[in-house]
Amino acid sequence: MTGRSSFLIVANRLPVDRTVEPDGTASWRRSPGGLVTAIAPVMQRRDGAWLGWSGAPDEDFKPFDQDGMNLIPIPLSSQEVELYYEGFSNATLWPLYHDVVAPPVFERRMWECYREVNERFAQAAADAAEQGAVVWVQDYQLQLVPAMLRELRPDLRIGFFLHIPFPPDELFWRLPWRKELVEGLLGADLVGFQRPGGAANFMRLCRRLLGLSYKGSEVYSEDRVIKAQAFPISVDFGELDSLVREPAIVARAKEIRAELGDPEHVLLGVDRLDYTKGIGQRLEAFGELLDEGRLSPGEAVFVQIATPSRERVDEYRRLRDDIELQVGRINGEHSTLGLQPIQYFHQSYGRRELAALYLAADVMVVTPLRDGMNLVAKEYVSCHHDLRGSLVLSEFAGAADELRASWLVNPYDVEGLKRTMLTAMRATPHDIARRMRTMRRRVSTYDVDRWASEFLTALESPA
Ligand code: GDG
Repeated sequence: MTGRSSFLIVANRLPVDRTVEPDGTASWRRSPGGLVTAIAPVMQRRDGAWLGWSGAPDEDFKPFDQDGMNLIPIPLSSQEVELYYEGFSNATLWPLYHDVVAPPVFERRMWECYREVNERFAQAAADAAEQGAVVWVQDYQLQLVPAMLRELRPDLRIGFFLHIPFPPDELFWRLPWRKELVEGLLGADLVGFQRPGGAANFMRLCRRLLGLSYKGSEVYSEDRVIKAQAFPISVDFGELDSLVREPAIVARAKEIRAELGDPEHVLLGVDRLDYTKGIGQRLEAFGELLDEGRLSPGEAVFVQIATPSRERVDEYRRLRDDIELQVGRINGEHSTLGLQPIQYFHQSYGRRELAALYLAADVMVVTPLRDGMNLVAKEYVSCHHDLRGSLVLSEFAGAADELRASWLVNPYDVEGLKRTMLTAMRATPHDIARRMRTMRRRVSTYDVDRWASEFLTALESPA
């Protein structure tokens, strides 16, 4: 069985990005992200392989090695990108699983393509896995893979982790392909969720849809036991904690504040430009505080980084227009020469600049309408060994379960949001430090390594 691996990650994307230099030479660069950091050591130890799409449509690359990981590219045509990725994954499942904050699209050809692409991933995993290997399938784009893979390779130990929320059954019920999707997940030995509520929703659905019984964290199918449990994902606390202690990052954070005009309060939002993130709600609250004179323009600056995302999906194009109109209006009304209360960036930043921004910010505003976890909240906490910095956090982010010491808000309640933002800005250093210390204790002990190892231990222990 040479060339096969005993540990496989199967994800929509490979953990690398292809970059092409002006002279035409192409190379792969490891994409930043907690998942890769957490899994890379396991991969290196176990001779692992990672299967996923390269991000380039209509390209078929050969498997290659990078940083001790064996990477196996799965090709996608432009049409598949449109139907499977932008379509069924991001225009059907994404909004449906996020409380239908945007209307989901139900189109048969998108579903058919999703099934075909899932089949390709399952076949590739079956070909790459050694006898008895552990296979860990990631996220909503690949929910059919566990059952397809089990059919091809019953000898494997299969885990699945859902990074986004799993919805209550009255929402899931709308899916014309609800049964196939649940049966797909039940092909796994362990199905992991961000929150206990997601696991409970899934188990109730197994009973209602398929008549299966469950107890504790076990679902009983005809001949197998499937475990469904919460494993809240986390960040690489140690890496961020040491990054923000580097003199260059400390200096950059100071410089950022100076460039912003040294306001009393720097507020920060960092999100993919996504309608689930509640960017409009937080800007509305900030704008009203300025309108009402409860904040003066020189007193506070709101830095909003909105990383470009899914730009070919209609709903995302509309969102970008809405947010940019809103920023323009607020700045139009409240700017003075050389001073804009909202600094908006539709750009992505390097990891180091992001760390400096986290360090520079007095108040981190994280207000998703629904979010599986939200790593930004945990990254902010990891960057504040100085115990300065307040986190305003939505009750609807998975991170709210662990970060109870933040200032929790309901992002739909604009008045509440305004009040909480002001309270967080005006809290005493003692209160801020006490909250930050509590949150750091949690994130430093339950970091991304712990998340990966708890999942894998549960997957490999007999049911
Ligand atoms: C999904 C779930 C769950 C953002 N802008 C830049 C940048 N980022 C990084 C952040 C953070 C990540 O992207 C975003 O993670 P989130 O968790 O906040 O959100 P999603 O992208 O929606 O992630 C979510 C997550 O999966 C993991 O399970 O928590 O609920 O929706 O790490 O720092 N990174 C860089 N430049 C940027 O401009 N380098």
